[in-house]
Amino acid sequence: KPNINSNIAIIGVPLDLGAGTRGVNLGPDAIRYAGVEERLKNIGYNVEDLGDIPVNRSQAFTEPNSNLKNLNVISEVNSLLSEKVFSVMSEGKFPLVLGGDHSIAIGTISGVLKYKKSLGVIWFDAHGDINTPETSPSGNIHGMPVAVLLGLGDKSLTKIVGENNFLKKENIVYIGSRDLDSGERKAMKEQGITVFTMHEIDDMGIKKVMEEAIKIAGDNTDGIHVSFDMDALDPSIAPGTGTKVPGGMNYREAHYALELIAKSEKLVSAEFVEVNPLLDNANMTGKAAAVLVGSLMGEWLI
Ligand code: 5AB
Ligand code: MN
Ligand code: MN
Ligand code: MN
Repeated sequence: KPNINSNIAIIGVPLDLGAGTRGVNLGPDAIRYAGVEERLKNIGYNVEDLGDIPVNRSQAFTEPNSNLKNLNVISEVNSLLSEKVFSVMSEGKFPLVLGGDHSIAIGTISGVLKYKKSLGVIWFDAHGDINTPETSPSGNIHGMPVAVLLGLGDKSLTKIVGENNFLKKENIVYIGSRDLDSGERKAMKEQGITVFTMHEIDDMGIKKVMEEAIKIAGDNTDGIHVSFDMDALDPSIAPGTGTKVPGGMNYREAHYALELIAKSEKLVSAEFVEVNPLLDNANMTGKAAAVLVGSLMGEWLI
């Protein structure tokens, strides 16, 4: 068992209003049914499932701003999530957040940032998720959380993070990128953010990539948060996600990457997002998420 927190609190966030495709709100239960809690208990953790953050769908798709679809509901859910993550960490527990679309990273990470002032983030994703309402080609907020966490974007989202609490660009690392919008490339360059695309994984190998990523996110910070979008994986092993891109990480690359993070003993929080059971094949993607959680939490450090 790694020297990370031994009490884990699971928080489900059944939100799909940040995505363009429906169904990712069913993700938290899909990961639960894949046995994530049992797996963690078998490793030796105390695990408590706190249930789901409430999502009020009655106002869904009634809002006028097409560059920020469902802004009000998404803001509300992320505010609640942020408070929940902060209170879990204040009790000395490790927050494991299950999504839900990736807009929930705003709530998760802002909650962690209230507790750990200096945080490194490793962002596994085919995408950059660093669009603003100005650059977004879709208006879907799951493509914007990194921008919001850096303080860019609509005030009703950035205020959840808080004026003096934004994530530092030098502490973010991307892994698995292979579908970046032109505005996103520009933002990444301007901010000087480290991006390990699939090219770097092919080129350097996942071990080297992770050693550098853990250095960037883990040196000079109070810990590492992992934000894992299931579309970082190749669609052949994770078909149940809404924005699939060919040429993703393979099964062992993903597991080994997370095992190395476990070994670093720097992990303080994590989220697994974008599991959409309506697009899946017999919960293959929900199961992949549950097993990846095991690797991240040190199942193979024996
Ligand atoms: B995900 C796209 N960049 O902004 C956009 O799945 C896709 O959380 C966003 O990574 C994908 O709409 C968001 C084209
Ligand atoms: Mn993605
Ligand atoms: Mn994402
Ligand atoms: Mn997606």
